[in-house]
Amino acid sequence: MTATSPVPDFTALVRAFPLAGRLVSATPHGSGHINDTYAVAFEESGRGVRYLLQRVNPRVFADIPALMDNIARVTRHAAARAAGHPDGARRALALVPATDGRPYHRDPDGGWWRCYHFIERARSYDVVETPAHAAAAARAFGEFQRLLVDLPGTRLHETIPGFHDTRRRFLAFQRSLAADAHGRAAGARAEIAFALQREPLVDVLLDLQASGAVPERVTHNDAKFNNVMLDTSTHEALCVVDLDTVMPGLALNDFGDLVRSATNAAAEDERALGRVRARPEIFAALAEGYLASAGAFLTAAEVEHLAVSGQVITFEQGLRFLTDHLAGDTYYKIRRPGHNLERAANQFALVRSLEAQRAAMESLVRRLASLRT
Ligand code: ADP
Ligand code: GN1
Ligand code: MG
Repeated sequence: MTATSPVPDFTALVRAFPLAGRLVSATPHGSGHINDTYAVAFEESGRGVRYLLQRVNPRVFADIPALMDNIARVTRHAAARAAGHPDGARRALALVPATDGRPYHRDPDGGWWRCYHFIERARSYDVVETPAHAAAAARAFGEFQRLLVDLPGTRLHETIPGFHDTRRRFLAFQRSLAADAHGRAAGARAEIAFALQREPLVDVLLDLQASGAVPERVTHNDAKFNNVMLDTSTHEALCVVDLDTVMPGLALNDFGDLVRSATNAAAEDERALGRVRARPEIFAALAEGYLASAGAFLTAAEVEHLAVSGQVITFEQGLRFLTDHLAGDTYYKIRRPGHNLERAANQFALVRSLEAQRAAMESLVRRLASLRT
């Protein structure tokens, strides 16, 4: 829960959604940095049913009705596609609309709540444990992009404008550094120096987009490894979750975020930087899994830049954590003072490791791509 969020009144909240049975428990769930997520358990005639209740973060998302409109459209489309599958209910995130028919409920404090069916016998991981997990997750994000190719209707709302505009992220970093509103710059010299030195990275994907070499698509934009649910016994990827930023974007932003979040041998906030490194076998599994589902629609330029996309998005993420640290920790949830600075240092260490392996990663992608043609 965020520092300023009131404690939820679950008894009242669950009445706002058509949930049958007796409320048994409501417990915080997952390790997301943005929303407040709870698993709520019900019992009806001796049978247990769970739902996922989420309070959407209004400091991060300016127009929650527009965001929920995106999610309602995308989940409807995904459900139609999963309908024929024997395990279809676990293969698409499904909203439970509020009793009044809207896709969200507002509590008396103005909080924005939504409810999803709980995906059972599945879990997400913060750190990849096996190459098979990485391949399954990458395949799932590729399938999700493929699913969205024929999403009916108008362009989706941009829930956070300029979300992966890395140049804009760099400008925000420069502004927070110039202001140094909390006097933290002196304690972040090494990270600031790294950020300034790697500035050329920020335009790599933007230039490809501006020149028309890579197209705009509908993408997930938060393709972090812990946003995919893996079956606890088969380890198959069931579906991707956390759809708040599904909107127009670049396929390379998603793949880059997978590289960032999955190749790291350590957690995103590991302080012992010696443990932070990009694992080549996990990169190989990601590339293989992603090409298996997305290879058919990706352009040659997209495939050619899969390796570098990891560097760009990891750098962007480091910039975002550093900016939030300098600005006083207003965006990401933190669990200790200096947490965002530690995360930034971690991401920058990962950038170095990815840089050192760039040539090898590029030749691996070329090899995999040539096997497919
Ligand atoms: P945040 O935006 O804060 O990251 P998420 O939507 O990613 O929130 O949810 C947090 C975690 O909850 C996810 O990493 C995942 O493990 C779990 N989760 C999300 N949706 C579901 C669901 N429908 N069923 C079961 N677990 C879920
Ligand atoms: C946030 O919500 P979560 O934890 O899945 C963030 C992502 C970052 C990620 C870093 C809306 O993702 O963009 O990459 O933290 N989501 C938003 O771990 O900003
Ligand atoms: Mg998440």
